[in-house]
Amino acid sequence: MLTRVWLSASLILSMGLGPATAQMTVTESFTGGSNIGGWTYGAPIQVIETSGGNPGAFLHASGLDTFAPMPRTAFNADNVFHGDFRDREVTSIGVDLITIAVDFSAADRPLSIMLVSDNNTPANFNDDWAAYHVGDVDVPVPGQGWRHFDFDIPSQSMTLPAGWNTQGFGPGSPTNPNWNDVITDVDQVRFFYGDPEFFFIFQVWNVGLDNPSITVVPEPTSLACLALAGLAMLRRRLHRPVIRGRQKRLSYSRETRTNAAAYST
Ligand SMILES: [Ca+2]
Ligand SMILES: [Ca+2]
Ligand SMILES: [Ca+2]
Repeated sequence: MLTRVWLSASLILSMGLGPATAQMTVTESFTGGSNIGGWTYGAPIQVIETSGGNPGAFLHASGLDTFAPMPRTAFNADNVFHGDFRDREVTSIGVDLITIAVDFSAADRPLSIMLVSDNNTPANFNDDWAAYHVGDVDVPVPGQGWRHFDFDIPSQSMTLPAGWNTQGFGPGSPTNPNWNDVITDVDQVRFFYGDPEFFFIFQVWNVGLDNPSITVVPEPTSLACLALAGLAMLRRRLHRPVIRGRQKRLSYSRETRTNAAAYST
């Protein structure tokens, strides 16, 4: 099923074959109105624009009255941005953001990433919590255009990684949340405009998001399938030059045969 998702038209799939590990990145470009992760700002006005993105289509939210925009995936949905990050060997998550307008200021807000756990009670939001990391790159301010963010996800760490913290969302959230519980069962990926522990004033935001991506180390079998699919695509693209090359070789060998025949007589 995931293979079908990865090969759908609007998703960009890139593979890098390094000497040690193969990595594969799935990127949602929003082309054709696609939104695999169910990404949302929860804004009153929200559309997938067909242009103005980085490039092309992007998720555009306006009239968003909040202390901090929090673009996020559809909670608990079954998609490529969720699940057992350790098993899937997730290595990084990326996103491109633009701030089109804001009432006062978007300055001095490092973008944070939050991996949310439903604490195994999907119907009860009072015990949800997140492991989060405050990045070192600020969200863009109006006029700055698109800005790219990349977060390392230490999915193989057996303890809360250095630079990561946890935050409870309700009175029932665990007092000592376990990193292993969330990294093996991520129910939502959320970006937070700033440090989630800080207080901010409410402002009305006009913002956009493009190219949310997740990079994993795929299993050798799925990598082989994708490599074959990639080869098939490459072969189709190279169809004509390959045929021309073959024809050239064929005519050359025919010529050689003719010459050989001429010499033998
Ligand atoms: Ca796009
Ligand atoms: Ca819950
Ligand atoms: Ca869960």
